[in-house]
Parts: sequence; structure tokens; C-alpha cells
Amino acid sequence: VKATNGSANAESEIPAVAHPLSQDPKEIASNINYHAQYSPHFSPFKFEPEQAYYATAESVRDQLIKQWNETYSHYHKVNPKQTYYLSMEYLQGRALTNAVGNLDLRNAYADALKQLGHELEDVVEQEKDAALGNGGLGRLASCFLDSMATLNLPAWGYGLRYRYGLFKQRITKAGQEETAEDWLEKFSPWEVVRHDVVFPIRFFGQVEVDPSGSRKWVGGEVIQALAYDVPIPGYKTKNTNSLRLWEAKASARDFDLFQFNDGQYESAAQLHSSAQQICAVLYPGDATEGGKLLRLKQQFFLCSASLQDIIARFKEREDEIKWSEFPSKVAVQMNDTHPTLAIPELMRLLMDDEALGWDEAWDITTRTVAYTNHTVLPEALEKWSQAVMWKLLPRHMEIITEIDKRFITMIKSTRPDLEGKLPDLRVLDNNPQKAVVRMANLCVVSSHTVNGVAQLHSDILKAELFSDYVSIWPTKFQNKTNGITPRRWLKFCNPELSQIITKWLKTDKWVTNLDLLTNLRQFADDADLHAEWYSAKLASKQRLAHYILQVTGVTIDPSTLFDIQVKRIHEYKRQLLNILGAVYRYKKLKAMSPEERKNTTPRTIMIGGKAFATYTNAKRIVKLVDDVGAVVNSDPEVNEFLKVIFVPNYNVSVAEVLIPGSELSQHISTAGMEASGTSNMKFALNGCLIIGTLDGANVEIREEVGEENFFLFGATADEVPRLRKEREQGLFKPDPRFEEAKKFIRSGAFGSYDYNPLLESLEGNSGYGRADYFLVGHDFASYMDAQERVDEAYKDRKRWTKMSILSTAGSGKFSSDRTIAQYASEIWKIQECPVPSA
Ligand code: B1H
Repeated sequence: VKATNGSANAESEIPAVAHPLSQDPKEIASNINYHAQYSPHFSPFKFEPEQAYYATAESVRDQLIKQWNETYSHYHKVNPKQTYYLSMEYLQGRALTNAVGNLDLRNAYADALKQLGHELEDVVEQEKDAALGNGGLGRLASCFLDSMATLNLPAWGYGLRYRYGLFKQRITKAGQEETAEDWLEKFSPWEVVRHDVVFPIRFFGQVEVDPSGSRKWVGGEVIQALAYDVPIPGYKTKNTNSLRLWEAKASARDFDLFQFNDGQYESAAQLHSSAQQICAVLYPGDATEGGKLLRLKQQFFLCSASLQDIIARFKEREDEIKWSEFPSKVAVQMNDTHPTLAIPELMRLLMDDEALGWDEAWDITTRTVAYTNHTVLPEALEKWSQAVMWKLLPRHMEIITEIDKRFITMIKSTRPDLEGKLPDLRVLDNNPQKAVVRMANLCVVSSHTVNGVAQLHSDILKAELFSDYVSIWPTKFQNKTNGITPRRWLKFCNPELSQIITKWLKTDKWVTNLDLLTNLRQFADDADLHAEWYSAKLASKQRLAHYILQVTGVTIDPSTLFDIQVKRIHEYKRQLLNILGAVYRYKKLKAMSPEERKNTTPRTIMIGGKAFATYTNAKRIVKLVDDVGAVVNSDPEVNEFLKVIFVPNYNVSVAEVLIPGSELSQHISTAGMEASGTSNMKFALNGCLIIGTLDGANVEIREEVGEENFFLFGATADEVPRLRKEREQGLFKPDPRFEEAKKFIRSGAFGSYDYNPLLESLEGNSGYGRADYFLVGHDFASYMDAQERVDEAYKDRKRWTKMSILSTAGSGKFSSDRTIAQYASEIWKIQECPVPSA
């Protein structure tokens, strides 16, 4: 065995050790016991679920480490081209169920734990979610890691090891309250620190020019990046890749003992506290200058550490270093613009440290990096102040300025027709008021490939945001429709449905070949399948009802239609449309006679998601949903027919309970605004029907499951600009149902909280400077009509069950295995590199 755990120059032979584990539950139990006693984290003689969790996780980690090390050695030996996925976010969720599932050891571990007096189901609940992300973009990164390992692709994830993950959300009388999520409070059994993998990261300082004319970045503050690796097992394969998370550290040398003994405690540890800030939280508030600087530091920290590591690995594996071969060994994928600094950092490392000239460094960089765009919302397109960047990264600003200059020269000489558009196309925006660097422009100019995340989104990128660049580089732009891992999002989170699918398809190959689900179509009318399908859904609904009772104290009835919208709270996602619909439904129910009510379709509407801490309107929406719930749920006249629940603290683990138990889910963004969406895919895969607009991946889901199995409503993306204009000009005639719902809220029916700012966003000034920018008013009528079609369809169980089966059957395209296979062949040009079995 070679000691090659990711470090450079780890060539010394170390003796092989006997692997401690087998698949035998008895031996596993003894290994869990061993960890409880010899890797103790708690007082002796305690073996409650929490202790059982840590000991079990450590035992599973033993299993993983063996194949993890083999994977590294194998990649080292074969030296294939590798992908490096750079992302500020990963939403890994829990790891234990996933690990024993991928290792195919679930039953063995369940048996072993039983012998020790525990249930695996309870033990896994002890794990805290690793929530190093916000929403879809971070979860996508995690699904991609799972698929890359499962497809045996030589790939790495790179990210930051945030001390506190995404905040925990509590709902109080005042609405959403945030508290820090201390996922590392005890420790994480899934990470391995690599004390031999450390790189210096510089901030501030200045550029020095030596007599030969070469430039060097010196001075400033230097912080160490220390690697923590998390194993990423593939499904039933030996390949176990790494998610390498960087932690910022100052060293003992940086601790000023003299100052400390002099009583200057804070300045003595100044660099230590500076280091701690970098990895403290994901997306620190950027309202202040300090906050902006910190975000930029985080981004650079990720990029610099990762590229130094990538270059060290490249050098370690080549006998003779030929830099021109770098792009045939390395593909760097930038997950949105957050890791854009990888571009000037790679240029700097190649030119200043490796002494390459501009042209050679530029050629290598542009053949190495690719960029995924995840949004067209203008507020999410990053722009960094040039002044701040000159201060923090002076050498990188020189390089960015040169990239900008050369781009201008190129346009002037090859595309004089575009000269007039240069002010928008160039990388630097030199507006004297606020000079900024446009990160998306830098990415497009410097990447060999740019992709959107669903067909509609990619089309919009090409036709609008990046249209002029398309005319310059027609082949640079691609689509890669997002996907989700069928392991976590069907097999592990919905074992009942998975068993039925395997039984009817007579194979479990669908787990890695999701297109096989189309074979369910032939049984879509089979009464036996219907019965099984219905009972699996009911079981999941009961589990969900139990969960809701636990976290909210509200009892919900599993025989009602379970209608769910879970995602980040944002005005463009239109949770407001949903709740206005619920308010209208409530009002109508109130006006009915008891007889009439019996003819309605009883519904439980669940809405969940976190609002960014400083996004006031989003927080008002949370408050409104909760207030409507409080009134409706305690109204004895109608609460048999309608309940409205705000599901607190939505995260990956909560999603794993909600999605299997869902029957209808809402994906109702203003068309053109949701780049893709990925929970829509998870719901559809679990036999949940979608009510949605023609936005993002909804378009493709509808195509795949069949339009008769999708409740469509709303304006289309190409109508939106005209509708907005008409709305502003006062040409919009609201549906009476829309007016009624708003009036009901204004009447104080849901309490005295001031909802005016929210309601006004639907009329006058929406904060975007325009009236009802998200077209809630325009789409309300067709939304309510679609909801009526839902109510009708649900009354016919046979029809609904058939639609549900066809929904699952049509979801094969949305496996992240498909997405990743396309990235691998069409962008990264990497091949699988399976670790041979012994
Ligand atoms: C997506 C983001 C995002 N797009 C800025 N953009 C952030 C932008 O805090 N920030 O600075 C955080 C996140 N996230 C999402 O990506 C899209 O909205 C979804 O439609 C898409 O499915 C997902 C994955 O592609």
C-alpha cells in the first residue's frame, strides 16, 4: 500500500493493515463496540442513540477509508484527466444512510445495531445535516458528487469548511428567527483532516517587479488553508471520491506571545481571528463593506487553495512537466460565478510562480476552466468593487485589467460591429461612481464552455444575457439540464416505493439506469400496481403527518390531498401566489353550507423554506403563511377540509420526509425566472404531480411525464415583458378572486401584523420599481383554474394513481447520472476510471 492520501510526494511504502470489517453483522457489531470503547467521545458506559450514531459512523468510515485510499492510489497510478468542481456551496445533508446504502451494507448494519439494542432508523436521526449551502445550487453540487463517484469518474469537489452551516429556522410570534447551526459542535465523523495538505493564501500586500520585469505578489496577510476530506462513495462501486473542504488557519508563528504577555490579547491573535472569520459562515451578510470584503476573501480562499492543490497534484504525477498538457489532465468547473477568481489565480500561478508567458498561461487557463450559470436574476449577477479588489488582490486586478484590455483589442480588430456594445460586454465596468468587475463577463470571456441548467434557461442565456457573446463564440454555449441522484431521492428516502418499482420492473437496475422507469408505463392501469402504489404513498403520508405533528403540534389527516411547496422563500418563486390561493379557498369554504363542503377535495397545504435573514419581504411571507395557518387550522367549521402548515427549518433531511409523502407540489415561479429547479424533479420522481408554470426544468418534466399529467398555468416567458409593461400602464384587469383574497387579508382576518408592504408589492411599487413585477395578479386566475382541475382529478383515485405512476415513469431523464455523463463527455472530456476489485 502506498501512502497516497492526497498529499504531494507521499511515496514511502507503509505496510498494509488487516481490514477490520466484513459484511457479517456480528463482526460489524463488534466493530461498532470497538469504536464506542476505543474512539471514545463520551463518558464510558453510555450507549444511547447518540453514542451509537458516532460509533456506527466511525465503523462505516473504516469501510469507506479502505476503498477511498484504493481510489486515490488508482487515480494516481492511471493519472487520468480529472474534474475539479469548485463550489462555495454543498448541501450534503446526512451521510450515514447514504453510506450504508451505497456500500450495500444497510441490512448488515441494521442487524448489527439490533444486536446492540438499537434501531438503525433511530440512530441515523442523530446525525446533524451538513448544510454548507443555501438551496438548489448547493444541493446540485452534492448530487453531482454522488453521480461522479457512481459513474467511476475521477473527480473532486472543492469547497469551504464553514464552522456554522446555514442557519436554523424557528418560527415564533414574530415570524422567522435564525440561530446558528453548529454542525461541528461535537465533531463530524465523516471528515478526515490532512495535516500534510496545507497551502498559504495571501491577502492584501503589493506587487513587486524585479529587474527582469517579472511580477510578484508579496506582503499583506498570509493565512493557511488546511484540507479536510469527506469521502464520497459511489453506489455499489469501489470508487470513493473526495470532497475537499478548506479550513482557514493561522499558525503558532502568527501568535504574538510578546504582545499577549503584554496584555494585548486581541492584537496578539489578530491573524487567528482573521482566519476564523473566513470559514465562520456561509454567505455572511454583505450589506456592510466589511461583509463584502469577507465574502470576497472566502471566494479567493477557495480558489487559491484548490488551484495550488490541483497544480501540486499535476506536478506530482508528471515525470517531466509539460504545462501545455495541463488542460488534458485538469478540468475546472466553476459552480456559478462565486469561484470566478480561479481564473486570475490560475493565470497568476502559471505566470508568476511557473514563469510562463501571458499567451501560454491564457491558453492553458481558457482550456481548463468552464462556467455554469445558475440564474439570470440581475441581483444575483456578482459585481465586485474594483477598489476593494485592488486592495485585497492587487496582482489579480492587474491580470483582470489585462484580460479586459485584450478583450477590447480583440473586439475592435475582429468585430468592429460590436464596438458600440463594448461598455456592456467588457469585464470592467468603469463607471466612475462605482467601478466594478463583472464576474459573469469574466467567466464567459475566459471559459471554454458556458452552460445553463435547463433548456429554457440556456435558451434565455443565449438569446438575452449572453447573446452578443454567442455571436463572438457560437460554439461556447451549451445546455446541461440539472438532475438529482436517484439514490438519496428515491431508493433511500422512499424504500416502500422503491421496492414496488423493483418488483414490477423485475430488476433494481433502475437505481443506476433511471430511464428504465419508463417500463412502468405498461402497468399504469394495472389494478394490483394501483393498490400497492396507493398504499406506499399512504405509508409515506402517515410518516409525514407524524413528523408535522412532532414539529408543529398540528394534526393533519393523511386522507386529504397533501400539497407541498418547499424551497427558499423568494418573491420570484411566488409563495405569495400559493398563500393567496389558500386564503381564497378558505374564504370560499367559509361561505359554503356543510353539505357543499362535503363535495370539496380536502387539502393540507404545506409551505416551507428559509428566508435570507435580511430579505424583509420574504420574511413577511413566512409570517403570513404561519398566520393564515393559525386561523384556518383552529377553525372548527372548515379545518376538516383545509389545513395550512408552515413547515419549519426546511433542509435536506426534512425534504427526505416531505417529498415521499407529497401528492401535489407547487413550482410556480414567474416564467423565465427559475433557472431550473431541482426539487420539481424529486417530487415527480416520487410520484407527486406538479402544478407549475412553463419555467426552468418544469418544461422538460412536462414533456417527459406527458402534459395530461401536469397542471399547467400562467404566462409564458416570452409574454412576461409585455405583461409587465401592461401592468405598469394600468391595463391589467384583476380577477375578482384575486381582489377578494387580498381584501380578506386586509380585513384583519389573519391578525394585526402589517401585511401592507406585501400587498402593496402586488399593486404599486414592488421594490423593483415596478408594479407586481412577479405577475402574481396576472397569473392568479389561471392558477386558481388549475387548482380546480387538481381538485377534480383527486376525486378520482384511479385517475390520480395512474397520473402518479406516469409521473415516476417519466422522470428517468432527471437522474444526475445523465447530467454528469453529459458534462463528462461534452465539457470535461474525462473518462471513467473504475477501481478494479481486488
Ligand atoms: C441558483 C443561485 C444562487 N441560482 C447567489 N443562483 C447566491 C445565487 O447567496 N448567493 O450569493 C446563492 C445562490 N442559486 C439556483 O440553482 C437556481 O435558482 C435554481 O433554479 C437551480 O435549480 C439551481 C441549480 O442549478
